[in-house]
Amino acid sequence: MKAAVVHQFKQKLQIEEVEKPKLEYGEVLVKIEACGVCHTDLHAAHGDWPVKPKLPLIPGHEGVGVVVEVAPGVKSIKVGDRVGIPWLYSACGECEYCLSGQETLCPHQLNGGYSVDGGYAEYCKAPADYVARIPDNLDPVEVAPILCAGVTTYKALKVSNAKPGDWVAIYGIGGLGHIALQYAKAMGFNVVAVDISDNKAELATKLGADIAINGLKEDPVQAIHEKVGGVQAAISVAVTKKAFEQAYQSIKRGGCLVVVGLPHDELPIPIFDTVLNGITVKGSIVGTRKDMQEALNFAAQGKVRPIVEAVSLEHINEVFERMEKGQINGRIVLTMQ
Ligand code: 8ID
Ligand code: ZN
Repeated sequence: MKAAVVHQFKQKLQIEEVEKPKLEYGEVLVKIEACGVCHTDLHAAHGDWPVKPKLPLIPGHEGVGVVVEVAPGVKSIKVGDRVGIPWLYSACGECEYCLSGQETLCPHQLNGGYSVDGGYAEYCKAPADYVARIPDNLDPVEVAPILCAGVTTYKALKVSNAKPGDWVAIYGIGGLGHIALQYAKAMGFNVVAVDISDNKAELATKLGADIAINGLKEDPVQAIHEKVGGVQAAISVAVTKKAFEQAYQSIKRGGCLVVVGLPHDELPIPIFDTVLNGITVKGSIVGTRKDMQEALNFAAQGKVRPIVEAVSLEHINEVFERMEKGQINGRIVLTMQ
């Protein structure tokens, strides 16, 4: 089968023929139709993070396709079902986190397109218990970004503990952020969107942001405090430290910063302000299988709709270049034809 493979960090991916995955007990084989390109895949290809991915690696954790084969032991999924293969590729099912519905914290988890091969390929296999069922009315290309960008930002908004009517700021209107702001609106929040170009600010306004700020032209912290008195929650899905610092400073007393973006950096938190203002700082990693169902339901009901550009697998290196330069509006989704 054809796949895009990382052989060495910071080198171009190779488009090559590799062996089709062989199923083990409990697994399904998926013929991939579409796979979204997450900035995490770029971090993986660059070896950016303290925990490195396997090499060689087939990236991709927003793969959507149709099941073409099921191994013994698979009960819930059948050939012909459309499923998605997410970042949470599998978990142990037995640790304190799995037992308490927090399987995204399982220390024994495997991650699609990172510790195991993912969806930048014609076929990908996965344990049936961890694939996401795709609602019938959704197009594979349009739904792919929900598998990571969608569930991750939906979960981040949930754990922020903001309530309908509260102001929420989204820092970074990229693949994750442009979907975050749609969930935020659908969940009843008022939304300030911040990015660093006019294009992204325009996109945010088009998608329903109440206030959109180009942080290069206007100080977002000052604007947020002047216009809305600070936000109850700020979600940072940008890839620069500055955005996290500004997100923290945008929060009002009693509010919450949810840390989602993953630049390899430190976030210095001022102790005095955090204590006296009763600020919460939370990390949030993708979402559980239940969060995934909920996130997909929003999409199935038309409340959230990723902006996608379909590009064939062969063009992955150009896609990564555009991502590095911040030149993508919405999400690019690879197609396998
Ligand atoms: O579960 C998780 N925590 C999770 C899941 C998925 C992705 C975390 N991530 C991480 C990725 O690894 C990556 O570090 O979230 C980050 C964002 O992923 P993405 O949305 O896929 O990246 P993107 O499409 O490149 O969007 C990034 C946006 O940030 C903006 C850029 O202009 C772009 O639109 N941005 C930057 I870079 N600096 C900014 C700043 N100072 C900024 N926006 C506002 N202020
Ligand atoms: Zn992702």
